[in-house]
Amino acid sequence: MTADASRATPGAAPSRVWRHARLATFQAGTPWGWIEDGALVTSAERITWVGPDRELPAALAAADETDLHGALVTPGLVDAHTHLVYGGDRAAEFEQRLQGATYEEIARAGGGIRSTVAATRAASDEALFAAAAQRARVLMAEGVTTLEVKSGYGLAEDHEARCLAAARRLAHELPLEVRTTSLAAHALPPEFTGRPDEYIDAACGWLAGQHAAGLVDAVDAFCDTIGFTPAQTQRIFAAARQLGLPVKLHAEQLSDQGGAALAARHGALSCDHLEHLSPDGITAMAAAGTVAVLLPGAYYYLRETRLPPVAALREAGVPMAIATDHNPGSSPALSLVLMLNMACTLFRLTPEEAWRGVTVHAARALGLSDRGRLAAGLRADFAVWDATHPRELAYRFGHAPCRQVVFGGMPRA
Ligand code: DI6
Ligand code: FE
Repeated sequence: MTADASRATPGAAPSRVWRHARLATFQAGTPWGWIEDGALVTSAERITWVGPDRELPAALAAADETDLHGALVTPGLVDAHTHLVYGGDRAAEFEQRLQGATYEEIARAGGGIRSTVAATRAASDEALFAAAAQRARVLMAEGVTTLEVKSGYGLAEDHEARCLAAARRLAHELPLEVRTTSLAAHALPPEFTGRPDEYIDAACGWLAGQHAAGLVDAVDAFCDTIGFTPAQTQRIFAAARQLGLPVKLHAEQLSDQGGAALAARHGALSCDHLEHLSPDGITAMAAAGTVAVLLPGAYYYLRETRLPPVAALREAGVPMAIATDHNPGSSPALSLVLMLNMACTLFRLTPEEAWRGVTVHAARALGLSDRGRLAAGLRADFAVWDATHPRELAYRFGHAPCRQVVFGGMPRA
């Protein structure tokens, strides 16, 4: 069951009017979808009216009203790529890297992802959930209302299921929508050393059970030299598509494996990372309508020097999303607002592109068309900021002045 279904009780949230806001609706056609003095009406969990305050229909103005006195309102933020559920941390590995070891060397020596797998397997269900909930709350405090969470640190049927269940539980216990992604093809677990094809067979076999248990919304893989080959990725995708599950891919992060084109051929919702993306990959993504999810936190933290081909993606009309990639090894970031600044400074996105990347395009990367903009009929998920324009949040860093978050029409406590 999705969080949507559990919360769609008519009348659960009353009708409310939010007046005198600076609205960044991200509706297409105008820069930022900007409305200088705007109003927004919600009923239950939906937005029912958005427009200039002076055009607010008199009948609507009578309902429960809040005057925002010119504060900025944006759609609730969507973090479209996280690995939020795991045990332990990798602070010691951070020190090793500062002493000269590379991320790949550590991974090949059995550290890296594998050390988090050991800590995840050793953690109780409750500990996994509590740690993930604590991280989710940090993201939520900066306006996040929808979060994607991948498995991929269990790497055994039961442990993968435990991680996906912890992710689902987040949406039941917090005012937050969670989309879960099965990422069993993240790394080779130790018990399958030297037998990656057998591991992929096993991982393909787990999907039907995860799907039947309602634990999974999409399927991902890590296609790279320290991950899985395109042929192995292809088998995971075939298993996913057979169950009707959409796919996405960690593609072209450390090398060009042709993963983006492979994913696009499977109608992928998104390809993520993409520092080594080729022109052919871009063409394939554009043709398939696949979103490019750029992850400046991982680029920064691994001190990559090769930039994702932002100008070419822009030129080809590929929608770009921005996410934290929160994970213990390559991006221990818990601020999606900080990623706005990093997307601009490191990747040269415009502030508006970065913002569309954490709202409308991020929603699209999750296959969601009912959020990421402020428009009648969409979910009433939005954030109120102590700012006058969203570019201010991309310009500063280390400061995200989120005053209030409304989730499904209900102000969060
Ligand atoms: N690419 C990444 O950057 C993360 N996973 C992946 O496939 C890193 C995960 C980790 O180091 O724990
Ligand atoms: Fe990732």
